[in-house]
Amino acid sequence: QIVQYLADYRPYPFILSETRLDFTLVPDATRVKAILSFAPRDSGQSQDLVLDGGEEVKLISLTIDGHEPDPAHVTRQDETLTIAATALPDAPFTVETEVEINPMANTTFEGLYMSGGMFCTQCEAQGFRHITFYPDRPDVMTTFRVGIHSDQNVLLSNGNLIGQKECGTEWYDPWPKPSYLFALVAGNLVAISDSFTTLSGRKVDLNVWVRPGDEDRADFAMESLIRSMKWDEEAYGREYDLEVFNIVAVDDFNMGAMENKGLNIFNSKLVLASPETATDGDYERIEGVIGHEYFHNWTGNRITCRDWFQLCLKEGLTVFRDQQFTSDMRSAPVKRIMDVQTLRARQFREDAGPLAHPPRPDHYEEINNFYTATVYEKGAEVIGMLKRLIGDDSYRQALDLYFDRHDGDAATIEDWLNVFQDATGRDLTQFKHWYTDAGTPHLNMVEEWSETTAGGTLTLTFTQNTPPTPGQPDKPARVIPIAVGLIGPNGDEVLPTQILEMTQASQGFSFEGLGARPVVSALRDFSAPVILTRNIDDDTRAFLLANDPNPFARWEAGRELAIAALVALSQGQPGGDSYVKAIGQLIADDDADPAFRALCLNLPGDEEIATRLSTLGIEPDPDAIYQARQDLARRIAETHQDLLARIYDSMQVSGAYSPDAEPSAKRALRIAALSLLNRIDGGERAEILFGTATNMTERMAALTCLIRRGRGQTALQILLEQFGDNRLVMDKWFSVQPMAAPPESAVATARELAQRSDFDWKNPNRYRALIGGLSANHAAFHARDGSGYNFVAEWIMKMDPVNPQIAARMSSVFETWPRYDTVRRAKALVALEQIAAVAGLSRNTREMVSRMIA
Ligand code: B3K
Ligand code: ZN
Repeated sequence: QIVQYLADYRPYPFILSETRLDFTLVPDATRVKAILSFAPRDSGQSQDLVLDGGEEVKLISLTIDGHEPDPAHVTRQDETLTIAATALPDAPFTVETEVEINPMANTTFEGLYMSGGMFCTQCEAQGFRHITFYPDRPDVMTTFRVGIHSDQNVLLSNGNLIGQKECGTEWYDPWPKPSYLFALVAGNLVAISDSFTTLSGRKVDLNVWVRPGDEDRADFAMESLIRSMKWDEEAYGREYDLEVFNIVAVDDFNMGAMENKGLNIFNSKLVLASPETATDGDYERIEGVIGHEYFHNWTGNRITCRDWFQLCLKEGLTVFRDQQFTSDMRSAPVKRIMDVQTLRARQFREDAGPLAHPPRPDHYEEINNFYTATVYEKGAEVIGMLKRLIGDDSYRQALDLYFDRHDGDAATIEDWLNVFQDATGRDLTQFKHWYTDAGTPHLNMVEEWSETTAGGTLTLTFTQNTPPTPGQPDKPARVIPIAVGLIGPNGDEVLPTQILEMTQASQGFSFEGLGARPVVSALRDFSAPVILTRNIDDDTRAFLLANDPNPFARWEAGRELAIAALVALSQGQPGGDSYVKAIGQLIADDDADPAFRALCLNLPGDEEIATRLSTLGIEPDPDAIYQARQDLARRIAETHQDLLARIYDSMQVSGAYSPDAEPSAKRALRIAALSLLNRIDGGERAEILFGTATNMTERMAALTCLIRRGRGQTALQILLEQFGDNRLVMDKWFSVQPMAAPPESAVATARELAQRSDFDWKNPNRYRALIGGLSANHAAFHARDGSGYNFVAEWIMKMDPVNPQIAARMSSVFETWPRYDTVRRAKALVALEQIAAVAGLSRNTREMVSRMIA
């Protein structure tokens, strides 16, 4: 069966009470013995035992309760091994298998594979079936006892270490878990170690394992882990539950990191950092992802998902938790603004195109294609809305009930919503549409003002409408929490933030007894993931940018001014005066948070402008957008030259580097000023900064500016000489070139880079750096001659047989193709059809491409 449906869910007919595994690790011939203790779920059920197992898994032996079954009762077909019911007792029984696998030949980085000479695993979502035969589904949970034999010096698995001999260790994980949380690592590794004492006084050993030579770049990861453990105790009352917590950094990893129980495995770029090699952004991401994986211990591991349709149960909640963590560690408004930027750039874009799906999809072909911005980021937004609707205290009570009621369960979105219903007495039937319906609601606001002797009344009428998405033509009205505040003409707030709860397709809310007509600050903190439209002029936006006490709404007002200007300019109309003026006032305000000022100063990217144009029903022209953005940036630089120069000089941070929020904020503002000044100083400041900066944040910023000015060669050469053997720095080196190159030369640059011997394309980070770097250059990827599409398509086809997950993920850069002009659409379609025509294309990429050309 190709398509999997939520409606087809059935519990597994057997209970698995224990899993014992024994690994003898050999790069090209690893042996795995498994002892699985089953019992029928219902007596007298007479069901076949179906185990999952990849076609490449070589079965060496199989016994049931110690006896070899009659071969006629055992069937291997596709990715399963079936033992007929007749061969099974109607009582508990043990299945013992031995298999052989070849980790060295595994280029998919799923299952057991090798990276830089070490063995490691990635099992989510369905990688465990490439290690041995097993009921590889999240609702089958049990304890694991794991023996590892290998000549590598560090041998790790989940849980606690219970035995250690020469060439072998034994691990026991007392917490029942599904196979996707299994992990094993064997390598010549070194640790930086520390410990943490939990709320109830238990001491936990903490290790971050890295390759020898990398240990001086792992301290920040360790500090982040300790901060995460403490935060989860304080914010959610959640304690860690094993004697040890291990983190391992690996170079070849398909995604960011993985929350395996007690043994998190990380892409090395999310562990290793030093001021000379990592940027402020890298540090912030490391802290956030270390937190994210750690928080999964409760939201994902102790309470897991019943099936993969429920993925957002753990991912949406864990993203929400890591966002809260970062807000608490750094600046809450800045974090909110950055999260909304990401949401709009990735999720709104997904929701508006052929790959749109609800946070809880009801069918899929390949689950790995559903680790998306919708499941993660929108999944988190939905929880933010719930919290806003019920308030902070009720949220905490609901979460306590969730942990209490479902600890040890494989749960569903229905379970989650029931917890909130029971904790608050609220009916969440309508709210559930946020989980089951795709698409971003469009919300329009109309203001009406009337005055009587008793005072003025303001009525806000909201109308919602969600455009159709694949398979979902009609959308019922949703519950939308709309945070609103009112600001008087003198700039004082006359009504602090209120949450209006919209439940109808069209609904009015009135505010009476007002003195003078106020200005409405709507959708504060981005209280719902919707596209808000309203009839508002530039002066009112500038007023909000200057006066709104809600930092998000202030930023949003500035953003709207900028987008309006760019939309006009890209269509050859005049625009931008209000924005240029308003932004000058804002950045001159030395009392405002530098991070906030930096965010306001950064212009929306080409992609964001294209998205806005297409929301307005206009075909975006990538070249015109690029030009409009260049022109506006240049005007800002010319108008505010002195102010920007003053900011650039005064935001210099002296003393030892620290990745904390405050110095990072100053650097961010300084860099924002630099990138504008760079347009009129010929690259002079960037040149000096590149030569003098001692941290990677400023060096990368300077390098980007130099490439934009067409004078990056010397700096690129210097970086290559200095860091040629540092993979993570070289990834930056590979990505910045196609990304910052002028659109007309970017594809040629990318093609040249792809020829280099150090373009180790099978490494996911390196591949994403170059191919993803080019596709992030909007005008280059969407070049009218199709050269950008062709380059990316070639590399998707090349990657597909090697690593289908990475190829399929890359293919989503095409998801916006239907919104462009006929010439571009035709070229994109040819590229997609070429991919679709490849014989033996993976299920992963096939599903993505066919959804995009459907
Ligand atoms: N749960 C993993 C993602 C697994 C992706 C599988 N294709 C990391 C995370 O979300 O924390
Ligand atoms: Zn996660």
